[in-house]
Amino acid sequence: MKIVLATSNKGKVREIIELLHDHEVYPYTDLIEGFEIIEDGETFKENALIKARAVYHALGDIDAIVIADDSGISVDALGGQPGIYSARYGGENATDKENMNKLIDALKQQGLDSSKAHYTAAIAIVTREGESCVHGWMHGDVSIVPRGENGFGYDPIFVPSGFEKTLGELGSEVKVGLSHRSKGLNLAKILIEQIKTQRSYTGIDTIK
Ligand code: ITT
Repeated sequence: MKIVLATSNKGKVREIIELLHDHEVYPYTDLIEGFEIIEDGETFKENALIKARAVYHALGDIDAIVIADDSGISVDALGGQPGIYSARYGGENATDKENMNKLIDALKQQGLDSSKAHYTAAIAIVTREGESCVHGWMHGDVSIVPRGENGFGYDPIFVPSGFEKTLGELGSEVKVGLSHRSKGLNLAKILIEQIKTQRSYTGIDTIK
């Protein structure tokens, strides 16, 4: 069963391929030319569906299960910011490092060295049967001192609940067991199994 990922974020692609290791998974840019998708939704769910739909339609005849991930970090001391704006917190084309530094500066401006925070991942699935969306969350704290090189995005400043180290220090084996993305994708796997079963009953169990 061919699963196509509607993302151009390499960190997400790496983690999703690891989590769906028992499936045939491709970033959409392996199949068609990459294109800009305007994420103008007001929630993680809306943006995940916008991305998954855009790629599903662009694939045309390639009848695939398309998965999109819209995610971000919400910091309590910043009133939930950057949230859905996490990828562009430091500016339209900001790098992961620029986004993280902006968050550190925002905490420092409030005289804080840490705050409660959580990651959210909305995982949208679009297939010829229709569309759905599930979520996963990971709670913890953000600190103003980046530590470790693992993961991506805000991971060097995020300490998951129950740990002393950041995700940058902890590494992928720990993150895969805890993350918002893992939790969302574990639910998405159930939906994928249901689609498979439904297709086997209707006799349409192959995907071009
Ligand atoms: P696509 O839209 O192409 O998937 P993107 O990077 O623009 O890529 P989002 O709009 O979903 O994706 O933004 C997510 C941002 O949230 C991402 O750029 C990171 O800065 C942050 N983020 C999400 N999940 C993360 C994680 O597991 N670890 C660290 N940062 C994460």
